Amino acid sequence: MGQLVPREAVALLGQARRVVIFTGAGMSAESGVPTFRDALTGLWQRFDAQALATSQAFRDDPALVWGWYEWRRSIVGRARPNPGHLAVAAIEARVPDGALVTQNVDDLHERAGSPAPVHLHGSLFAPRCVACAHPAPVPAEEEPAEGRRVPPPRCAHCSAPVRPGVVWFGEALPQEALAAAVEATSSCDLLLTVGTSGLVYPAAEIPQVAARFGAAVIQVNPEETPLDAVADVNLRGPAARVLPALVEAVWGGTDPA
Ligand code: BJW
Ligand code: ZN
Repeated sequence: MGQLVPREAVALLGQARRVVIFTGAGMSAESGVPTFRDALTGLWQRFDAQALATSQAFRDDPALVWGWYEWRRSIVGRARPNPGHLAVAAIEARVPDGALVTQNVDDLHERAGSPAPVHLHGSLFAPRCVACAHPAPVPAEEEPAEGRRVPPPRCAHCSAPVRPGVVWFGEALPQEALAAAVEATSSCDLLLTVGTSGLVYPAAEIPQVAARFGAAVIQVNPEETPLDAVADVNLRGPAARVLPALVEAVWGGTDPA
């Protein structure tokens, strides 16, 4: 554990009063949810995630894109929060103030007990009409159907196709979520960035904003990322091991405070 958590990280978290935790797909990797850049495994391998996560792809081939999201939703439905998610909820319960900002479209933070994660990129569980934006019911869960095209349901109000409630490339982030994230970030004294490649904007600016406003930045990631440059401490390892070790080192465990 000493190796996983240097003293500097323990001191920063132990003394922080306002902590923002900023998470990406690596947070859920050890729950068995592929990261965004690994999301096209198996039968999906011949596609490009960055091309599929666009409104153009949905217009061109709605059944292909809807099928990809249904497959991913079924994986998330079967996944369980990992010790990293539990550690995040434990940190939130222990620090005086803060926020959890996630780029993830899964619901594993909520299921781990985090009270109000801010979802910058939407959710797999909030489908809506592509035309009138009316919320649509989440379809009943089926067996994961890798590589299967699934025609999207139709809107009950206007019959247009229903789309996943996520933020695709070229789309604006939900205004309220982005404002809440920036507001929390610009007044925190510690930002913990976990499991993100730091490649996708404007979300990748969050750790940079924190640093610009004088907060310390701790990064948890097994790999180097562009965020290494803004991080005061880089904890190289999987979130499901590093975060529980960090909580243990600061407070002696992840049991409810
Ligand atoms: C582990 C681990 C373990 C593994 N433990 N870690 C400025 C500069 C350049 C480009 C742009 C710019 N501003 C905007 C753009 C364009 C674009 C963009 O950023 N492009 C870049 C690719 C260059 N951005 C946009 O288009 C955004 N919209 C926008 O700017 O709109 C402008 C506008 C304004 C007003 C009106 C209209 C428009 C929207 C971006 C939306 C991104 N959406 C996605 C898809 C969501 C749905 C889905 O999931 O399908 O969100 S893309 C994808 O990337 C997803 C993720 O949330 C996001 C970030 O990915 P993340 O989480 O970092 O995952 P990975 O896979 O990249 O990395 C995983 C990491 O985990 C790795 O580092 C591993 O090492 C690590 N890891 N195991 C810890 N066990
Ligand atoms: Zn509609």
